[in-house]
Amino acid sequence: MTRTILHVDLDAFFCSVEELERPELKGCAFAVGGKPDERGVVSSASYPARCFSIKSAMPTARALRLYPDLIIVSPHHKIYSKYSRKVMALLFDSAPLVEQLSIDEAFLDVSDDPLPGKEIAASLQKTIKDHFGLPTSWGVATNKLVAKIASEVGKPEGLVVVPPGEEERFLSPLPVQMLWGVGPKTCEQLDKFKIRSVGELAIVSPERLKLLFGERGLDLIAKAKGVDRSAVASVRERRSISSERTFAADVAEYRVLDRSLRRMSEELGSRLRKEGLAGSTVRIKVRWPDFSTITRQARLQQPSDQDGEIYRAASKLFRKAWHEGAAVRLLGVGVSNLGPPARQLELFSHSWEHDENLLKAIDSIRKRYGPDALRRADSLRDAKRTSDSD
Ligand code: TTP
Ligand code: MG
Ligand code: MG
Repeated sequence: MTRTILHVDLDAFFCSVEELERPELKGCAFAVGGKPDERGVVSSASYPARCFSIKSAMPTARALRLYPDLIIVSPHHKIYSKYSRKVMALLFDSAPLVEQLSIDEAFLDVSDDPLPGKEIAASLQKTIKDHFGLPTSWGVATNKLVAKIASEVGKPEGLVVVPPGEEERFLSPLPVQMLWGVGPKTCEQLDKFKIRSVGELAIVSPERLKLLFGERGLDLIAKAKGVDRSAVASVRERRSISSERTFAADVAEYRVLDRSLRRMSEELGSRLRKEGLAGSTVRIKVRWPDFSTITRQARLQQPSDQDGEIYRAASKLFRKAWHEGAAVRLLGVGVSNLGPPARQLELFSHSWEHDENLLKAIDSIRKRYGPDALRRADSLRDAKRTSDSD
C-alpha cells in the first residue's frame, strides 16, 4: 500500500520564538547562540542572517566576522521547550502515528486519512501559524526519507509534495549529503569517485558500491532511489539513549571507572551514528554501594554523535561527582535531546544555498513539486482519470 508521510520542521525555531517574545527582532539578521568571547556557537540563525552564510553550529565569533552587525541573542531553552511541547501536542492530536524526531520536527503517518496529504499539511501549517505564531515547512511523500528532504527543500514556510513514483526524480539533482546517513566521511569517499548528486549515486553499480562500503553500499543506493521502508514509530517524548553497567564487585579505582565510561560512550556514539541521530545533553548515573543513586547532566554546545565528545562530557561530570576512593556499584551514560547531527547539518542545511548550480536545481524542484506544481500534478491526475474512463 502506498503510504502518505508528512515531515514538519519549524523554521529557524529558536529565532522564531525569540521574534514572538521580542517583535523588534522581526526581519533582522540575528542569531540565537553563545557569547563569542566564551567560545559560544550559533544555535539558530534567522533567515536574514543566513544571507551572510551564517548557520547553526558555527562559532559565534566567526558569525560576527561574516556580518559584524549581527545581533546575538542568548538562548532561553525553557521557553523553546514550552513552544515545542505545544506544537507537538497539536501534532499528536492530528494523526494516529506521530514520531517526534527532535525539539522542532516530527513525522506524521496519515496513510489512513481520506484527505490528501497536501491538504492535511496545509491545514496544520496554517493552524500552527495562527495559534502559536510559528512558521513551519512541510514535506509530503510516500516515505520518511523523501518527506524529510522535501520539507528541507521548501524552507522557509514551504509545502513540497512528491507524488508516488516521483521519488527518484525528485532526489536526483540534490547533493548526496542531503541523504540521511551520508555524513562528511561518506561524502568525501563518494567525491573521490565524482559522485556528488543523489542521481549520480543512484546509478552506480551495486557491485562497485559494495566494494567501497560493504552492505551499507546497497543501502545507500536504495536511499538514492528514494526507497525507505522505515515506519513512523509513535514516539511522544524526546528520545534518549543510554548504556549502563553494574559491576560484578564494587569498583573504587578511577582507571577502571574511566575505562567503563569510555566504553559506554563509544557504544552510544556508534548507536547514534547508526540511527543518524545526535544528542545535545549528556547524562551520567552513578549508584553507590548503598544503592543511593545520583544523576548529573550537561548540555553540549551542539548536538553530537561522536564518542570523544560524549566521553569528555561524561568524564567531566563524573570527576565532579566522584571523590578519590569512593566505591561505585553501577555507572551509566546517556544522551538525550536527540536530533540530526550538527556536523551533517552544517553541510546539509543551507551550505548549498550559496552554490549556484544547486540553487538552480532546488529552484527547479520547487517549481516542479511546490504548491503550484501540485496543481499541475492534480490536473494531470484528473486528465488521466478522464482518459481512463474514455
Ligand atoms: P533545526 O531545525 O536544525 O534548525 P532551525 O529550526 O534553527 O532552522 P531551519 O529548520 O529553518 O533550517 O534545529 C532546531 C533548533 O535546534 C534550532 O532552532 C536550534 C537548535 N539547534 C542547536 O541548538 N544547535 C545546532 O547545532 C542545531 C542544528 C540546532
Ligand atoms: Mg527547524
Ligand atoms: Mg529541526
